Amino acid sequence: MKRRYLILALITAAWAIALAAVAKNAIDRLNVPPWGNPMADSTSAPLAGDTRVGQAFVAPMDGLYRIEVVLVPAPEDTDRPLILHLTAGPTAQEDLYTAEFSTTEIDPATALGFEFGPIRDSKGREFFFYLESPGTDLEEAPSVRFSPNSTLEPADAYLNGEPLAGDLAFHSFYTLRTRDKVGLLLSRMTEDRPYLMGSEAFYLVLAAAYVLVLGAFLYKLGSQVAGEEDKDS
Ligand SMILES: [Ca+2]
Repeated sequence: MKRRYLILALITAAWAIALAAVAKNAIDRLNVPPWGNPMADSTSAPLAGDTRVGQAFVAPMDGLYRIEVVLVPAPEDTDRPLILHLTAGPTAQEDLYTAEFSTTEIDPATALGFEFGPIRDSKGREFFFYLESPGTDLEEAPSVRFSPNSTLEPADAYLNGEPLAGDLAFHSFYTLRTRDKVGLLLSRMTEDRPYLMGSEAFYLVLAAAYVLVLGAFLYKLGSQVAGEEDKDS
């Protein structure tokens, strides 16, 4: 009798491990595509003197950790500081993150990327980044790729603190922890579904009911196996 219980326990364990592996694989494969404006048909004002070119946006996801922006190098290859500021909105006083580059790092073929510690609660929050190159003259100034026709929302390009029509050519990147991915999976499953099918609780109850029914089935099977053992002996 003990041996049959053992076999049953092993089958149950193998099934549970297989199910967990399938679930983990589905969750791990979830990732969030970068969000931003790929259009770059125009250029911003030159980043010279006091000029500040920026972009405000509301993060669509948690885990904001990287921003890429496309720049146009200066006509002359001069080495000037290029400073990027990330703040909590166009009127925020303090930087959340500051990075300094050299204008010589600007490559017209590749976006300039900057990374910071993931902002776990970024979803729905407004962010603003702006670039400046103080001390640079007009003729040696780089500029930022920009599209006046971009309709990305909620997002606005800024010039010296004033919003412009259109958006900079930029992308924001998001990284998710397992628990964030589970939340994302549930929200994708419930998106645009009617009634109960649109409720996250419905799927959690469904999963719990599944485990309960399966448990009851295995218990019943176990009892039956044990019963037959008793008859055998
Ligand atoms: Ca916009």
